[in-house]
Amino acid sequence: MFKKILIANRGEIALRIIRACRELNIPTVAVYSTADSLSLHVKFADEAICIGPAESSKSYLNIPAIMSAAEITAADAIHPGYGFLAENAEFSSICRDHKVTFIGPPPETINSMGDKANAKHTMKSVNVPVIPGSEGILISHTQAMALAKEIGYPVILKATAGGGGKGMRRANDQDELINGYNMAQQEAMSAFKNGDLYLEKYLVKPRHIEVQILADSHGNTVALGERECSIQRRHQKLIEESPSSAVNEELRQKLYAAAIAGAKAVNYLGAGTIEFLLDTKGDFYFMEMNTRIQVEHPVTEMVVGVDLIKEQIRCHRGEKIPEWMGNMKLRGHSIECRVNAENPDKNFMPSPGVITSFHMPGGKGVRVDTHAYAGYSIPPNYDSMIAKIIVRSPNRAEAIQRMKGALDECIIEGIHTSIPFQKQILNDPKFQSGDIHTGFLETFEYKPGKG
Ligand code: MV4
Repeated sequence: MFKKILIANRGEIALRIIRACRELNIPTVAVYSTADSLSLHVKFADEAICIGPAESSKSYLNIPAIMSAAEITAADAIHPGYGFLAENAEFSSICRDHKVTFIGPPPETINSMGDKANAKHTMKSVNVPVIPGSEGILISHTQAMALAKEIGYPVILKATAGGGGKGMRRANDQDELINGYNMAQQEAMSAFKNGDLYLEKYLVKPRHIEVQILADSHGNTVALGERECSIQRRHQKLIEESPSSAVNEELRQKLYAAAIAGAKAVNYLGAGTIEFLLDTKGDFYFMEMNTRIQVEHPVTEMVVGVDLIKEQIRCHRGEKIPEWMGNMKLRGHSIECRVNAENPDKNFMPSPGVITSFHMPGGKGVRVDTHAYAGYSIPPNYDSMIAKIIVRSPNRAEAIQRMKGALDECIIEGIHTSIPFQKQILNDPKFQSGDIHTGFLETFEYKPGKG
């Protein structure tokens, strides 16, 4: 099974998937836009097909062009990576209709987890803890006000079609709730063509902790550690870790049980992530499920020693998850920094253009996932992430130290990057002591110009 895999993506993740396929002896097809003809995924795949112009909507999101490329090359599976079509139910459905394996969930699962109020309901039905709030979507301001009075302010309104922070409004009192209701509804309507909202108790200073799961088609679902993703700026993760300094073995087992119950409730297949919020009391609640391989998967790979993309592909081709993957010890501590082509001194303004010089760090426990090279030109059309620097050390303090050294060794000229910002976070005493939460960067004082 899988004579050839088409990779419906670009950048570092396309390269990452090519490497996994190579080790599994599966030939690959790269697809690319005219802006990416000099990209490494085009060079390293066994075949490459141009699918359209630079604009994403006409290339990496162009379903007919991608299906044609699969047909021409006789690819029998498509790996969507993350972003683009990874959580597009229509694409998953079209692949099924064309008898091409979509390396991701069926459209039904994508839709059911894509509707956040519905996902929450499903998790609650299998006793996964959920944040107190409305049962499903709200029907009126009046209902929202009554509910908020009952559970107590502050509350948060969320778009059921949202996720990742879009279409959210916090309300500290009744006036803010009425206002927020209208704003959030309008925002959700224009962003997702669905204005439905649900309400939750607002948690103060929670941590974002997610559990990596892997499920095969023989009824086995395993949890592979947690990731701490609280260091985010405007819902963009900048630093991720595994394990989380807030999770002890007892809590980990509870998170695992919840994540596995959640995945089983939707009959999950392949690689997925269950996101939780952990409050300051140590209670955790389901937030969202991501039905894809995630950007930050390498920190998990570093501490469990498993190639998640190879295992994901194996699950989709019908293989059994080996027994030993059942309850793995996490070895050491891993940290990832996302290197974005952005200028932290200018409010993280995108910084595309030619990379005139490029040197990446190395040494023990240092991994770099990147598609960039000296002379490469970063197109302005896509995500600004150009590299992921990942380290592993025996413990968190040493991992921070190793990451600082790795970032110091990075030489990237011609463009601006997020590295100076990340160096300052790594030097922050609160970060170093593990005193972090999802609001950490809102109050973090970055000093421009200082590496
Ligand atoms: C919350 C919350 C506090 N209380 N829900 C933001 C992304 C979306 N997936 C959910 N988010 C949040 N939901 C309740 N009831 C705080 C956030 C939140 C957040 C969550 C994870 C990571 C970063 C965040 C940054 C700001 C707010």
